[in-house]
Amino acid sequence: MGRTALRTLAERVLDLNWTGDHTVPSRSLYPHQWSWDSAFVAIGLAHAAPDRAWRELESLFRAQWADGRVPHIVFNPAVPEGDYFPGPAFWDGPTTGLVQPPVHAVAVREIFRRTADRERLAWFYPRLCAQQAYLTTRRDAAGDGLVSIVHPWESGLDNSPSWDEALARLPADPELLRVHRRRDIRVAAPAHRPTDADYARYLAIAGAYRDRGYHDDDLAGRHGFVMECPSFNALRAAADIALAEIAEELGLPAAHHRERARAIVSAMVEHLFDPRTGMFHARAVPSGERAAARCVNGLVPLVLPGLPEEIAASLVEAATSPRFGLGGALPVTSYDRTAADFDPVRYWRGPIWINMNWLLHRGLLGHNHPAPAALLRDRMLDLVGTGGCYEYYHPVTGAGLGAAEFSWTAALTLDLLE
Ligand code: 9YW
Repeated sequence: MGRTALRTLAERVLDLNWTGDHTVPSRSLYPHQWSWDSAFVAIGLAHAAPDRAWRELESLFRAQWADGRVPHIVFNPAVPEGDYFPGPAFWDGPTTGLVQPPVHAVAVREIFRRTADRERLAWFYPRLCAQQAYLTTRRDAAGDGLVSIVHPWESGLDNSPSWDEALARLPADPELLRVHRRRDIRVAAPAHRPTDADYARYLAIAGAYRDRGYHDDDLAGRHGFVMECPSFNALRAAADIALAEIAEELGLPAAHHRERARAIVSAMVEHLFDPRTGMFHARAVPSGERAAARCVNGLVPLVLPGLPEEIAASLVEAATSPRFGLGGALPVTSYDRTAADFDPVRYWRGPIWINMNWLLHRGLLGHNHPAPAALLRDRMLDLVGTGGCYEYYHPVTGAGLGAAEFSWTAALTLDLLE
């Protein structure tokens, strides 16, 4: 498909999924508003429909909690409870109490670059600071300067092998799935989705957090799943860099943002980088054990401009190895292709995701690797141009998998086409 046709296709997908004040990730699978999806969508809309890009994030931030957290899903009250599980009845409120990676400050900076709307920038700045403050003060469960996630869903990489060891220590109560029926496997192929055992654990962890009123006190002592995720923390540092630029634009002090970004990067290098694998790994709290699996979240810290150059070089090397295939016929996989349990169709355990590759593309550009960045961009555009805007893609055939007409794939395609 030619580039003009691709742009038209991507814009059509975003139009189709626009509800009037936000964009659903997919009409069939995800009928509400997801936090990091909205940030990626806004980055694409900044090119095609900048006013809608602002509105996308404004609607999300209107649902921000008083403690600063930006919820991972904002439920649309007009959508019947049966259309998504677990919906508002499970979470006991109009939003979930979980969060997702904070890509929003980067998105706001991108929209501002294209609109120069200082009034809207000023509306967002304190809200984005409150989001960062929540993560910094309430979610540093290990006290080491890194944010912990309290559920695999918070990483955005639900069933990534990064969480296998931690989840295996928790019981998978099949009773939970008898009480709550999964909807996802009625609208998508079960082999492409997390397993029932995964879901039973997801519900148990979410239910435990909900039953404590979504409090973050003593997470390390009281909560069953507490993990430091490398991509979540990298995106949080990237948010501070974006916030520094936003603050400067507004004539406000910016040094504290840059300082915190530096501190996050050094804590990540100290605690999450493994020189033996040459990449970052998730880490359990309080045990401090690093997950053995090599997953794409361990490459995403390449987005950080402040990463020491030898670490950036080792990430590029790991990404280029046969484990991830950067520079090959297709973009980078979500999991190590050579791992015994690599699964080409199961969600975050093998398939190719455009948002992860878009982040790597930015990282390659930021660390001065223009040729592999250009190749990766072409591979992404070829994949979407051939298969359409799918949720994820088969790592051998390139076939589209999961939801068709998926919003962030369309949005990031628009950004890559610029
Ligand atoms: C779910 C919406 C979300 C994404 C996540 C992805 C998936 C499943 O879909 O989560 O039911 O929340 O893993 O990153 O935000 O696209």
